[in-house]
Amino acid sequence: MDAAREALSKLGITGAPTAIHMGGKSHTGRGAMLSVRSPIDGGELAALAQASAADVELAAAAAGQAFLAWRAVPAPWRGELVRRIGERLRAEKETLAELVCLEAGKIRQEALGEVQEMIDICDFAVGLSRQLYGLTIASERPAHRLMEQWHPLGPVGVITAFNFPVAVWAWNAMLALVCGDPLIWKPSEKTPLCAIACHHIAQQAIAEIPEAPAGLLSLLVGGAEVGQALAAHRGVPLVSATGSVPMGRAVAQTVAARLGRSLLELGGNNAAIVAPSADLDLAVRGIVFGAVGTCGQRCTTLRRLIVHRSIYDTLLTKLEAVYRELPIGDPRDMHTLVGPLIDEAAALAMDAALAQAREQGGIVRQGERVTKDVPVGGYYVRPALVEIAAAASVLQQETFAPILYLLRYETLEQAIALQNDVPQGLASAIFTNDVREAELFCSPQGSDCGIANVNIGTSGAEIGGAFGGEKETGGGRESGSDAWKAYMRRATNTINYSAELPLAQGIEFDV
Ligand code: UN1
Repeated sequence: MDAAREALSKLGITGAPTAIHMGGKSHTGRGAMLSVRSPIDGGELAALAQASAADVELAAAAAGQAFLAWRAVPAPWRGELVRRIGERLRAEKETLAELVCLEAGKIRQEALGEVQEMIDICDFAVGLSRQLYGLTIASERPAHRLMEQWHPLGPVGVITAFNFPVAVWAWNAMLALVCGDPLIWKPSEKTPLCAIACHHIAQQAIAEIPEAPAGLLSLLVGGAEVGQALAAHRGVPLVSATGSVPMGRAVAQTVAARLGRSLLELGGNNAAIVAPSADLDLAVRGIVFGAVGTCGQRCTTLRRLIVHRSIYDTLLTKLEAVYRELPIGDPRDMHTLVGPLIDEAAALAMDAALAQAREQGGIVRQGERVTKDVPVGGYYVRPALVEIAAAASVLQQETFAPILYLLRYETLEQAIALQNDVPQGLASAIFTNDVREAELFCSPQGSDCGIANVNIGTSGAEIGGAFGGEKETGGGRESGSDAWKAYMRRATNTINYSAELPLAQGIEFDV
């Protein structure tokens, strides 16, 4: 599609896109050819020869070299690099959003929102570059000072998914950069052009900062073996991976085998509880954005709705009416709210989950393939509402498609138990105007997820909070709050400024 080439050339990327970017240079890969297709109509956006596992070795060497220089640059000056990247992202917001739309199929509003998320994390990281605080701790010994410092960790491997092709890299990259760490990025094979565009924008800012070494940022477009090689590499102390549970498990096991550090942000199976006191019109808006936004392909997508039996029928009727009118189609069209699924495999997975739900006694409403008034060659679906019993096993799995299962509940304790009764633990929400219910939901006896919201859907988190979840979601936290600590190493320093050598714990050891 010419639009992708045009967007790339607006960013200053001319010529055929290549798979390997390291040391400030770009090279063609020697791996298998990758045909990059738009989910909008299946049209080929680009074709490129992929990087292979051997390229990880070179990127890790370059990153290792870069680390020696970058760790010595004062953190606020590292922040200056991120500030400049943020400025460039502001200037290129529209163009980058267009690429996200073409390559990931996001509607314009969501694509712009994703780029805004990058800009926001840049701002956050710039401020953070002056706030990498350690504690001073009261020492038990006279004339001793006990304190901690946070030091750069080393090269960070980042594996990202197709559904947030630019923001998740930015969450990792901007924190890593201010923390003093180089980065090696393996993006999804489905969205390499977004990655090439981000890398290019960041490289332009790097070129303006003489202290920024050439090997600071690397990008390798390649398959699972590239991710595995990153996970296995001893020169990469932290591997941050976003994607499916099986992918995360493979990465985590490989990283653990060398006792490295992994930061995982894996599947979600997110639920919202709708209590009798809820403002139903507000709830409907939150539910629909959460369930059908990004065509059900966010890790925070709302997948289960647990509704009090007294309002169940009313809410279902309202949702059905909204679902029937959802504008589905070309994500470039300003009126579209639901764009395409990423590919045929996603559509087949949706069909399979709906078939399973029917077999398990579910009543499936809508959820059909849409072929009218949509671009030919893409996979468009009407989001589905599925009434189902709480015991149905299909509820335990995350299907990356817009399927919302509806369950009834009697007591809030029962609703919370249902909400928690899945292997994943990313995002959750309650719609209620009852402060006791809201607080119970957010309490230790409430939601077991990393994200628990009140009167907001499950998706669309701000960058200021730590983002991630428990159980099979992997336990990692990215983005805001103190997530930066994962990208640094903590050194505890005890400094004796006396002429004595008192031992801790009062131990006597006279020599
Ligand atoms: C993801 O789907 O991997 O909270 C990230 C949200 C977005 C990030 C989602 N800010 O929905």
